[in-house]
Amino acid sequence: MSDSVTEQGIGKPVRRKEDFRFITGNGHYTDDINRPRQTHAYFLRSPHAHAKIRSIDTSAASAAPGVVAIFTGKDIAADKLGGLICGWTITSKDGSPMHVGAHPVLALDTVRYVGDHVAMIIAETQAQAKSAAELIEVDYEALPATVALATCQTPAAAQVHAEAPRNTCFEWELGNKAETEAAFAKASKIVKIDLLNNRLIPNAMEPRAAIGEYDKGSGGYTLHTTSQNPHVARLVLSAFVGVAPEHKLRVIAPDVGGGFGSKIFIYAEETACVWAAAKVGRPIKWTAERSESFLSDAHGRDHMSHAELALDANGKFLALRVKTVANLGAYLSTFASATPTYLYGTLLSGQYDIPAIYVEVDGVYTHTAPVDAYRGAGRPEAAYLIERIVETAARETGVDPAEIRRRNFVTSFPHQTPVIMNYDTGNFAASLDKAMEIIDYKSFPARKYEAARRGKLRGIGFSTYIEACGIAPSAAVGSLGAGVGLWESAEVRVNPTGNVEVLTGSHSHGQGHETTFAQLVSSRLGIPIDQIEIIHGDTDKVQFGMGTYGSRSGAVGMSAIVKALDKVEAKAKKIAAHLMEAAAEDIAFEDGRFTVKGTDKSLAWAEVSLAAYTAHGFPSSEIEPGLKEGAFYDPANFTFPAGCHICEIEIDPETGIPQIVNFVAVDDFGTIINPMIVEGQVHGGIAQGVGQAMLEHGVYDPESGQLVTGSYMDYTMPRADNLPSFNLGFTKTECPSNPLGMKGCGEAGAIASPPAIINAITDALGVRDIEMPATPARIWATIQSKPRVAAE
Ligand code: MCN
Repeated sequence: MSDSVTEQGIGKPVRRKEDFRFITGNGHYTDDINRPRQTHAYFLRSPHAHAKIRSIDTSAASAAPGVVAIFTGKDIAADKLGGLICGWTITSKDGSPMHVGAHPVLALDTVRYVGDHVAMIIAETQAQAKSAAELIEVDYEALPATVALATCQTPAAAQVHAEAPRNTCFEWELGNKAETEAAFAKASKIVKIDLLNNRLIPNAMEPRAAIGEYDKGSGGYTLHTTSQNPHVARLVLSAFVGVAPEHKLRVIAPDVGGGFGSKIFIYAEETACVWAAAKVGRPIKWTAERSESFLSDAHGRDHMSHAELALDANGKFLALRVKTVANLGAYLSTFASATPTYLYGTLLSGQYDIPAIYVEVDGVYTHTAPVDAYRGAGRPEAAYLIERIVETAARETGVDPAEIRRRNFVTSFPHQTPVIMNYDTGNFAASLDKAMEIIDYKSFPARKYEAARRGKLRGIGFSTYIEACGIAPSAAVGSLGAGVGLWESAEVRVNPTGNVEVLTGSHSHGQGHETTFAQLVSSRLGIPIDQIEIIHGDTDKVQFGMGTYGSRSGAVGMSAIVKALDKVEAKAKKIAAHLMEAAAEDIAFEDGRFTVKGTDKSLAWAEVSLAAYTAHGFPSSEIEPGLKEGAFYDPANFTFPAGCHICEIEIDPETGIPQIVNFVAVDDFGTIINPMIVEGQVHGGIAQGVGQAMLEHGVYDPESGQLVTGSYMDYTMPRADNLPSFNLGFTKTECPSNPLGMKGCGEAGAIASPPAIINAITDALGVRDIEMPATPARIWATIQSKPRVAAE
């Protein structure tokens, strides 16, 4: 094999192929695309958190310059279009199905959050559409709004949907209540904790955008949109909303500038654009302004939890019980119900052998933007809860935080937790040991002492996390309420000249698939990555795919490619055998050459590729011409990335300003395809975790329901000076349920880091709790009030 190929295969830190076009301004994002005769849409949004719409008068706006059409909810209803759906059904503990309030594309008679969609204005230019929107007269009857999680289920709270009494969508449970109660009755120590997991607002660099088109000649629709899963968007828009039949709708997600979960969902704007394109007979383009993103992209997290951990006299965990109220916002977004249930409750065992767990989750409606999956989706909430309560248990029992974890680690695999997940493999102590070594835990007291001499408060915090990636197998998720299967597809097309096109159902929007997927193909076929094209994001090219989320593209998407490559190799061997007059079983394929075992007869990859298409003399009953194979891969289990993050922090007691002085992350992602990309993923995830722990908070005014943090003036994103230079390390246990032994890496940083940071801050301050985000103001106020850690 040539050096270039050896340096590009699995395990090599290859630079991202796609970055050339991104950093030279040659990317093709939705907003870069312009269609002939294109119009522009603007959405008039509700200024109220809750109001009845008495009437909408569009007459003045319709006469405004450049206006092409104006649509309201009534127009959509008149066309018998369905509403937006939630694709995961949750059953409450009393056996009743979740209570779903209707989610019209444009509001009908009620608006339910500030930013809810009231009318769509289509004009020749975006500025004209926006100006005309100001002329629309909406007669609202403002109503009281429900915002606070603590009171939203009380009889006095304003109802978000008539279908959901007490604003409760579902009351879900998981685990064994009786066994958990029995274990608590025997406990020598019970540790209790109350936590808020702060609401986050995703901030992808590229705001959401869409262009809807209709071709009168063919009756076909095309939607360019910022989606992480274009096939799922097409399925929902055709089968549920009824915009167009599936075979007449093409959805293209071109280059997408980050999603972090927020672009999984099917939103009102793209739905309205593609529907209205047929009405006006012209393409319609919409690009969100940043303040629209704040108001109407699905938000993340927002949990209120009470948890109790039962321990025996030796500090061994006996049982965990948890009650969580999870905010769903005003409407159920596409996967909103799955995030605080099956993506959360199932991870509450953490890395620990906890014999009994019982968790209850109430999913509640409030007059706020919909809440759905955001990087980590449910698993950061679980890791935060378990790692905060374990740390508190360590402090209250006087056991070292590393030791209490080690004492309770799962050490033999497979391990069945009491909350569905079956951990397949792992070595939790190895990650803990390595992280402690890198951070030099032994010398921490000396560093704390030295910091104190400089007048600084120094603290250290652990997070030994586990998460479930892949979001599969289909049979399992189906039995838990998912409306879709979560396999992945791939097609490998070998061209006559030997270069290769791989079509994948995964979608890359920052994760570097064009590089890592090509590295896999390069390793298998022995050709350089510049001869391999990874094609994704277009429903007319890729037959079907489930898209990218849940850190599934490596473990599931690449496994589908492996399956397709196996078939390609098998067929290519048959062709090589025919050409070299040998039996297929006698052909070896290595480093891009087919050899007849035990002879010097061999053929290069490109020779066999060409022969596949010339097909001269093929025995027609045995070998078909061509070299193209497809595969669907449905994994047998989730993958379980796990590791240990340790944060060391210094706080200036005069100002409350915290500074992360060291952050060590040791992760086990199984086989790593590209260490440079994986490190980038971990860096990005930790940066988002730092944001959640120290800076970001989506805040609504509790009375008016106005979004207080609706711009970068009020919502603090992490910046370079908030972040340290991360110290990364890796351990490796190969995932047994996929052919590459890979575990997902895309969310780990966001899942693991917040508890490590908060554990470090509370350690530095000598307090039991501090809420996220631990801003300088909050830290300073805590220092002033100084409640000390109290042994129970
Ligand atoms: N990889 C690897 N070795 C492994 C695991 C992964 O080399 N053992 C590589 C993969 O081949 C892929 C990348 O790392 O190129 C991430 O793979 P994976 O962990 O499978 O995650 P996905 O590709 O499925 O990406 C989804 C994940 C999620 S869920 C969110 S949210 C997120 C994230 O990725 N959103 C992102 N990272 C993001 N990065 C960017 N830049 N933008 C986003 O929106």
